[in-house]
Amino acid sequence: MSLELLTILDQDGKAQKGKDPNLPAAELQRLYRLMVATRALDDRGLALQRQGRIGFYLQSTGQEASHLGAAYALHDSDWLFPAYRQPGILLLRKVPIEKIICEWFGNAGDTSKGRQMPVHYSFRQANFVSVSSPIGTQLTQAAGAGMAARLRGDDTVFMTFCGDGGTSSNDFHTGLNFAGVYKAPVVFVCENNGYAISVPSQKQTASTSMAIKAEAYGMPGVRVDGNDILAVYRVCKEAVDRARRGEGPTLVETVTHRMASHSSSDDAARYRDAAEYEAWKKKDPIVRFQQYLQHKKLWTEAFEQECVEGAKADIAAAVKAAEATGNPAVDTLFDDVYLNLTPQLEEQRRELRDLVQRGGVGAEVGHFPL
Ligand SMILES: Cc1ncc(C[n+]2csc(CCOP(=O)(O)OP(=O)(O)O)c2C)c(N)n1
Repeated sequence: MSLELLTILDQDGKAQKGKDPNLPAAELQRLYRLMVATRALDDRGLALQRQGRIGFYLQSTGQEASHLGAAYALHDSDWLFPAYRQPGILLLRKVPIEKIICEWFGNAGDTSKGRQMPVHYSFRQANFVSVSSPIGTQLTQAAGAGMAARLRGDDTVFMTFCGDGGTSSNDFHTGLNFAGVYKAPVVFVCENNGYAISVPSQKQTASTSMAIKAEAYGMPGVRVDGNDILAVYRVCKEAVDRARRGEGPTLVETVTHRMASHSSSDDAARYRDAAEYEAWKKKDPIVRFQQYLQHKKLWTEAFEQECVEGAKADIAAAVKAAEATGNPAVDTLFDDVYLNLTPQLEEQRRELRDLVQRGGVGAEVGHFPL
C-alpha cells in the first residue's frame, strides 16, 4: 500500500519523467476549460448569495483538480454519489448550466422542485445521485449500489466522495466495510481539504493519513496530491480499472485545501491562519495545470480569454434565464412521494388550492426562507 503522496506535476507544472499519462491535446484543453468554468461558476454562485439573490452557496474553489481528475477516470455510464463540493462533474457530464443554476434558485426549472438547499444537485440523466446534507450517507449508498451491480454481473463502477470530516461519520465505516467484504466496484474519494467547517484535519483523526484507514477494510489506500489533476486522474483510473475487473474497492485520499470558507454562512478567517491560506494559494491547481499546458504549447492568452470569457457569458445567460423562471407550482408540493395520494394528503391539497385561490398564500410560496 502506497501512503506517500503521489504527484506528477511539480509546482511549476512540469511532469515528472515517465509519469505523464499523455492525454490527447484536445482532452487536456477540455479539462482545463472545465476547471476554469467550475471556478467561474463558484465565483458567480457566491456573488449571487452575497447580493441576496440566492439563499446559500458552497464553494469548491481549490478542489477543481481533485474532483474533475477523479471523475474523468470514469465512463459516462458509471455512477456518482457525490458530497457537495464536486460541481465540475456536472459540467464534465454535460448538465446544462441553466439546470445547475435553476437548482440554486429552487425555481420551476429545478429538478428537485425547490425542495433542496442550493448546491444539493440531483441529475438522473448524468448518473449523479442527489447530494445529501447529512455527512457520509452517500458512502453506504454507493457501497450498496456497487454490491447490486456485482450481483447483477454488470461492470458499472461507482465513485463516491466525502471530506476529511466525512471519515468520522458512521457511514464511512459501514460503507467501506461492506464494500470491502463484498468486493463492491466502488472508488471512495476522500477529499482531504484540511478542514471540516472549523475543525482542522489533524483533530479529525489520530491516523497518520485518511488513506491508511483503507487497510482496516481490506482494500488499497492511496494518497495523491489533490491539486495535481494528472496525478488524481492516474490514481483514480487505476482504482476504476481495478473495480471494473471485479477486484473490489479502493480508498483514494486527495490532499488539497478548501480555499473558501465552509459555506456562505461561514467565515474561515476566524479559525484559519492567513499564512496557511497564502501558502495554498501558491499551489492553485488551475495555475499549475495551465503551466503544464504552456510547457506543451497548448495554452495561449487567446485560449485563456476564450475559456474565461466563454464560461462567464454562459453563466450570465443561465442566471438571466433562471431568474426569469417562476417558482415551482404550489401543487408540486404533493408530487413524487406517493403514486396515489393518501386521502389525508388529497384533503390537504384541496385546502391548499382553496387557500391559494382566495389569495391566502401563493405569491410568496417558493421564496427561499432566509
Ligand atoms: C451527520 C452530519 N453531522 C454534521 C453535519 C454538519 N456538517 C455539515 S458540513 C460539515 C463538515 C464536513 O466536513 P468535510 O467532510 O471535511 O467536508 P468539507 O466541507 O471540508 O468538504 C458538518 C460537520 C451534517 N451535515 N451531517
